[in-house]
Amino acid sequence: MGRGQLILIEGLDRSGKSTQSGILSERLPGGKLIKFPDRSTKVGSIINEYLTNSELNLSDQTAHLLFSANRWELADSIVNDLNKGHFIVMDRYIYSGIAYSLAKSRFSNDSSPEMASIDWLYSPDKGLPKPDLTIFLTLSLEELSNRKGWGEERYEKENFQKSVKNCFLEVLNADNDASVHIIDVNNLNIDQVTAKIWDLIEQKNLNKQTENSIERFT
Ligand code: DGP
Repeated sequence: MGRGQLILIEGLDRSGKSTQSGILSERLPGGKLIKFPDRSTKVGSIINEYLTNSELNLSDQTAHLLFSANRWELADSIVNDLNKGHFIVMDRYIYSGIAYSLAKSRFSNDSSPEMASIDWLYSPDKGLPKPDLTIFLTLSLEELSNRKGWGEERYEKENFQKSVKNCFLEVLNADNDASVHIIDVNNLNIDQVTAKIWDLIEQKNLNKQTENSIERFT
């Protein structure tokens, strides 16, 4: 028996990533949605506290490793569900992990060498299941500035988001990794973005089970 496919939707805050992940997970057979960070786990509850309470001070390295640990908390159940035939859509994953930490180090005056090193930032995620498809929803900086409603959480500041965008594009490796696709969502409504994503899924046969083994990040 084959397994389900693992699909990741990454994107900037306000790119429509969570909406699209939800729609896609309902459209795929036996679809399940996983949102990272998953704030319902033990590690996730510390992350939630970190994001919402500016008085909780954690070193940057600690925060980075917690986000990775949160992905590891779910790794076995992701693999088990795929092997049972479920299709899994993830809203954020390791690229958010690297891009936000890297952007943070570039924004800070006293960043450590670890936080500026993509190698260091990537290493705790090595071994995690690799998505069969990664989609990055991107916006122009102009459109990003126009989208209103930045919240109160730690990372939701406009200039910071611009830096996050550059970091994402740096770490996604879209030119060398055929499983990574960048979709520009400027001036597109929800249905138009949904259609673009679905076209890609069909074109790559990702709405059908596969016999391929699950890859891991190396
Ligand atoms: P969200 O629940 O998707 O709004 O994410 C909460 C915030 O945390 C958001 O500003 C992006 C940031 N974030 C998400 N994943 C990671 C991660 O793995 N590492 C870091 N440093 N930040 C992350």
